[in-house]
Amino acid sequence: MKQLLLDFLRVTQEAALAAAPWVGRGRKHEADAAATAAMRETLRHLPLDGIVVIGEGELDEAPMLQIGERVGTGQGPGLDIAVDPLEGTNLVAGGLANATAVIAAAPRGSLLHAPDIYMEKLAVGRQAAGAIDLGLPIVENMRRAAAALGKRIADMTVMIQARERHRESIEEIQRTGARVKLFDDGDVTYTIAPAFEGTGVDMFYGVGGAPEGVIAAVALKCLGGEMQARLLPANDAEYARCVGMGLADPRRRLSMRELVASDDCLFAATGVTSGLLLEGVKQEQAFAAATHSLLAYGGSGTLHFIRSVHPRAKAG
Ligand code: FBP
Repeated sequence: MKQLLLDFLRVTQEAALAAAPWVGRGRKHEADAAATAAMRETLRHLPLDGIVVIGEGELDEAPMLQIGERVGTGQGPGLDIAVDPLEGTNLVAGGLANATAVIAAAPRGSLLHAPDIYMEKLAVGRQAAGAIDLGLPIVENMRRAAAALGKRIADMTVMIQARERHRESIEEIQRTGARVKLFDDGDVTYTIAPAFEGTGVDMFYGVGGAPEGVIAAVALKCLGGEMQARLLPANDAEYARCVGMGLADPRRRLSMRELVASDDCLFAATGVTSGLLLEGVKQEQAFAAATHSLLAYGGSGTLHFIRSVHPRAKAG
């Protein structure tokens, strides 16, 4: 797996470079399609036998990188792959901060197989790992994380997506005297933010996409943090899809181990637009574009921030 790190880096770089020309042009589907096509084409040549367990749709729903699709040359390790070629499609369309191209991989059978439905997520960085329990109220989790971090609850900052469904949680958090930090879209970056001290974020909480949740869980595994989650099937059809993917009790709380069962996992992300952790794609000279990526491997816990210059690519 470790040997594949740079190959996976290239996958997110190509997706980000392909999405970049669409920044600010109001066309989120075109941006997503460009990123997906580039990611798929790059994956095709990698020396691995991959199955997309989380992707751009299910079976016949999407034309590319759908769940169940095989990627790679077929020669090499058997892997589960989770992809989000463009995380934050609206951000790209609106020319807003924090759009990324992301991918995660782990040995076959070790990533949670889940449909693209909502998931409740709670995440912390290394220092508070082991202190959280999604079965408890958010304020109790804040109290536990604050104790692990050696701070007062009022000094906590909780990242949460700006959505009406989070109104009550936001008010509960604020009633403790703590701060919330709201964001519009792109929750992979913000779920992993507590694992980076410089972000000032202590905890992530909220309901967002399940695919983004599994990808963020891989990143947190690499970074030594913790995430717990719960799938939220909205109706019988979604419930049945979860069961069909092997989840006997789809509404059960999922531990870090159930989200990612192996340390031999990797995470790669490349910025499309600049955000909390990464710079976006930038035109360097007339015919070169620069990318900024994050690459992490669970086996070593080593984290790489990588700036690359791509001579023939154009940033848009
Ligand atoms: P897309 O890139 O697919 O548009 O997802 C953006 C996102 O903000 C995710 O990061 C998040 O998990 C999800 O949307 C939240 O969904 P909703 O927009 O329905 O609240």
